[in-house]
Amino acid sequence: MATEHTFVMIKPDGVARGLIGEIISRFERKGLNLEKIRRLHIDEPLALRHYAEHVEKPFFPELLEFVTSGPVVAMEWSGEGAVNVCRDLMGVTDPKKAAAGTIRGDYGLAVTHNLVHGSDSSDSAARELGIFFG
Ligand code: D4T
Repeated sequence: MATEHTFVMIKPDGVARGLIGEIISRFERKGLNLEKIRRLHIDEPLALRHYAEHVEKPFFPELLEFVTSGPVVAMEWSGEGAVNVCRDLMGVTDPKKAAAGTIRGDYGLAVTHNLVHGSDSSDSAARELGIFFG
């Protein structure tokens, strides 16, 4: 399998709870390479770009308020099959259903406050890396 690049973001809850190091360690220990990292506060226009596919969803107002509520850590990771490897390390979207041993399974309870975001495909990764590091 080819080397892939993917976008991962530690959301405001992960930063506020002091979990940056813990979350980064999991990706590092898996063998992925941290290519880029940046701490920033997402404003509304940036949130609308990043979450364009969710703007019409009923949960979007809550998601917008949350993701703009505090600083996030945006990262580019690379490695073999990095897109799916990162998603597997994160666990499924709803932390209540995420397996123990995953980031969401170990540290989360609420679907909005689910600690991390990871691109769901190589196309999404290219789009999201362009938004945050372009
Ligand atoms: P992200 O995009 O944050 O990595 O999440 P997922 O890829 O795992 O999940 P998603 O695109 O379906 O959802 C995007 C984002 O919206 C939040 N959300 C989701 C929410 O607040 N309420 C909901 O009911 C759902 C389905 C969580 C992640």
